[in-house]
Amino acid sequence: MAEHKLDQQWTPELLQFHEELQAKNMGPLWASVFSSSQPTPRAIPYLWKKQLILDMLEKAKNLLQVGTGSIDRRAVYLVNPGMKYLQPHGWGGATQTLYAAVQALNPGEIAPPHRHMTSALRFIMEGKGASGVVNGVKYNFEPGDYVITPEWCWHDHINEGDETVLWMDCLDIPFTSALTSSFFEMYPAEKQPIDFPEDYGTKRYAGGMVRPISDRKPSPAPIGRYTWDLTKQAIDGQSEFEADPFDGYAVEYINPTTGKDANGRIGARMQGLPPGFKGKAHRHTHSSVYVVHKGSGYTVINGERFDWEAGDFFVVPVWAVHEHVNTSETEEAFLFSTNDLPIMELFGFEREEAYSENEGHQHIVKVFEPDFAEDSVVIE
Ligand code: GTQ
Repeated sequence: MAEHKLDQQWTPELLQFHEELQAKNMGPLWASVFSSSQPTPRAIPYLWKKQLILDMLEKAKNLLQVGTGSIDRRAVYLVNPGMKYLQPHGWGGATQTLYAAVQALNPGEIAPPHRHMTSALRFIMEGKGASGVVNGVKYNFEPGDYVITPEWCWHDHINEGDETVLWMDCLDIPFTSALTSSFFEMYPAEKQPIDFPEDYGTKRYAGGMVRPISDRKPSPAPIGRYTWDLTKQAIDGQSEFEADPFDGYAVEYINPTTGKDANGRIGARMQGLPPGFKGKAHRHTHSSVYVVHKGSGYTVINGERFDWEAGDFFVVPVWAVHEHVNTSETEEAFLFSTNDLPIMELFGFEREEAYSENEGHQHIVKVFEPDFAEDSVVIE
């Protein structure tokens, strides 16, 4: 890519003029990032260990109750260290468009119903007995399930079991905040009425490949919960064929009435990396937030190695070169990820490029040292 060649000198007079412009609430185009030859993301590649997030949720649990009259949701969100400048009002974000958090719901708790214009999705990490009600349909949560809450749908979460249930929340909060287009409303009762049979949307699509004839017309969210079993079957079905060189055996969650992403503004994928998989590197303009569902391995992002295991979160910012490796010779690894591909494509921003040097593999120049809580006990 060609860079601008500048002969212009940033003289003291010019710098003073820049300050004058600033004082008059104006700015010099010639000194802005507009002519940068490629994206210059503020978000940086980063990884949060599961243990650190759990330690923080444990503290939140000791300090806060969930329910009507108390807090709505016990969720700790991930702040990209490159975007801390947006705190506390800009919601930080794991990437420039995506908010990601881990939510914990204890036995007996009800996270009361509300709705908002940001769209939301959940990936169930561990624990059984919780469910979510979305516009009157109750969806049971099982580890590995993907659950959507499209914009402006009422939703509450209930834990009727005897274990704490943990899940990832992902919302397009930074994006909707940038457009200042967010509305939010509380439901006037502690719970929503359940108007449909349990797991209605999921059961109607139990076959996976066929759709009820009444759904020929597009519907915003015909399925609310995509079960781990069906997702795993789809990955297993691919696995006798050649893997994608970058992403292994990856599937994306779709709306079967439109063929587009299940959640209109946030893409979501599950990828299976076979034992010993060593993916090639590439980069693209969409950004992603990953949570490791199963297995262990590492991802090299812009030359830095991020080691991961189940429950860890990491981010791949815009245009960052990345490659995934499964370090186990016997176990498959599964990565769940969310992305802003739907909005990048909608506005014509999506670009992708394979890394061509060194047979498609980056040189590792740095190994990421994850953060742990000061008082956390690291369980080996
Ligand atoms: O569970 O409804 O992490 O509305 C952030 C906003 C979770 C939720 C979040 C939300 C929710």
